[in-house]
Amino acid sequence: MTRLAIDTLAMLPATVRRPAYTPAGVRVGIVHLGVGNFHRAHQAVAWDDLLGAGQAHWGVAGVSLRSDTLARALSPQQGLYTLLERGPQRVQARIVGSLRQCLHAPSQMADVLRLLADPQVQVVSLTVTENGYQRGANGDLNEQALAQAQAPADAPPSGTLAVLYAGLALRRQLGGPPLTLLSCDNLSGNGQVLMHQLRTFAERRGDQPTLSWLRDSVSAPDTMVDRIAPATTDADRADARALTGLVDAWPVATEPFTQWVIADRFAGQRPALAISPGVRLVADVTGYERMKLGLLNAAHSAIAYLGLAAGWTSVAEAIGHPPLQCWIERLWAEELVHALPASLHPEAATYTRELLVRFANPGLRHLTAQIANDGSQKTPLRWLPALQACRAAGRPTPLLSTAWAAWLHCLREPALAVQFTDPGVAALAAGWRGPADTAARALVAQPALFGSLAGDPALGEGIGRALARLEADGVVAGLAAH
Ligand code: CS2
Repeated sequence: MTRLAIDTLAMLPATVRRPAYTPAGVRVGIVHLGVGNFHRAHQAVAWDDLLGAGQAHWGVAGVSLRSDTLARALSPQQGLYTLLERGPQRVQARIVGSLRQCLHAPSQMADVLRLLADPQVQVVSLTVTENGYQRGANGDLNEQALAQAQAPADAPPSGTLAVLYAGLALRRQLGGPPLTLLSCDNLSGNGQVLMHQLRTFAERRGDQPTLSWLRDSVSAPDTMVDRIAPATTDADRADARALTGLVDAWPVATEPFTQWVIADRFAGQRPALAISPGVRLVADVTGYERMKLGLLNAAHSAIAYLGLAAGWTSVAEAIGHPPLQCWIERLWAEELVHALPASLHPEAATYTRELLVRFANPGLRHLTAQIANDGSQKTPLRWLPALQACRAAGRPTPLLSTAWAAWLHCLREPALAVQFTDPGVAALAAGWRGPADTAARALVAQPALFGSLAGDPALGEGIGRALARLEADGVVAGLAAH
């Protein structure tokens, strides 16, 4: 069977949307670090729209920071891939052509650094997950990043910050033009976090010239990104082949919904991204970001741990159970909403109604085990603001306690813990075995997880009670108890 490639685009059936431009004529204007499914389902599609509007200088060079699997899969396809938009009733295929190069940083470091310094590159975007920002408990560099900042100048950089720093230091030395960094990960104030980490890294290296250049010539606007993009399955490969008639080694499945809100502070050229459906350039992304992290992602993490514990493998399967759906609706309305300013509450009600439909999309197999990864990075961003707000207002938080209990249960139960990874918590989890109340107290003692509420006795008790109930009666009974 024929492989998807530039030469075989002409074989596509008329129903399949394909690049409305000549991919070979595209220039690279964006370097993207962490080129996984989310990037390919989200930002790469917006750049594809821009290329389709005749702006041929916004092609993407995608960089994998660790594995070369994507570069190997997409090279024979010259970077083309199939986007499967899965609605509840039907699936639509589109060929995306914006990914003009795929590089593997560890084996092509010189090329990656050259690209970061290339004057034609105007934007460097990132999807490196919460862990990729290498934050330690104090919000600065973690140990790994500190070690990388102290590595000899001629050692090849590794880790997001070291690679980005090395590329930007070279850009400055070569007199390169200003640059915009677009963090597209689910962190609050993601651009600010990125800039803070980069500056701290440069400081640790004692590189004053790069520090000044970062201040004067680089912007890192905050962004809010939203599109559900599960890991690719064999069923996705089969559907891509059936719909396009071509073999694609690594298609991406996603939902019809997409949203990308960007603070309008570009340091270099400003791409006309707003022509792409779902993209907005705004003065301030804070409201959008709080709503998305505090309602969508917060619910996702709760569904992930309760779902894993109950044996529900996907979000759609989990939300199909009325006790869970009902519990999630209450979690939103009674606890999570309080992390938002009152002015956003009416919008939150509409947003969560839409979320229920998105979560229930039977076309998407979004695994609870996938979302369960890296809870130590995710839960403080997703659950803690609501807990703090409820505490400040004297509101009880039994549902959030159950969410934390479900996470703790998944960490303590070996058969569940093997289904996801979390380097930030692996060492601690062993101390969380034993009676539920002791384990909950040990969890709550962590300032990295609970901030100023760390060690709070009432919180420890609440989570301990929820954990005991969950472990004695199971998830369904535990939810019903609310
Ligand atoms: C999910 C997100 O894996 C996770 O933690 O909550 O990837 C989520 O699907 C996206 O943020 C949706 O925009």
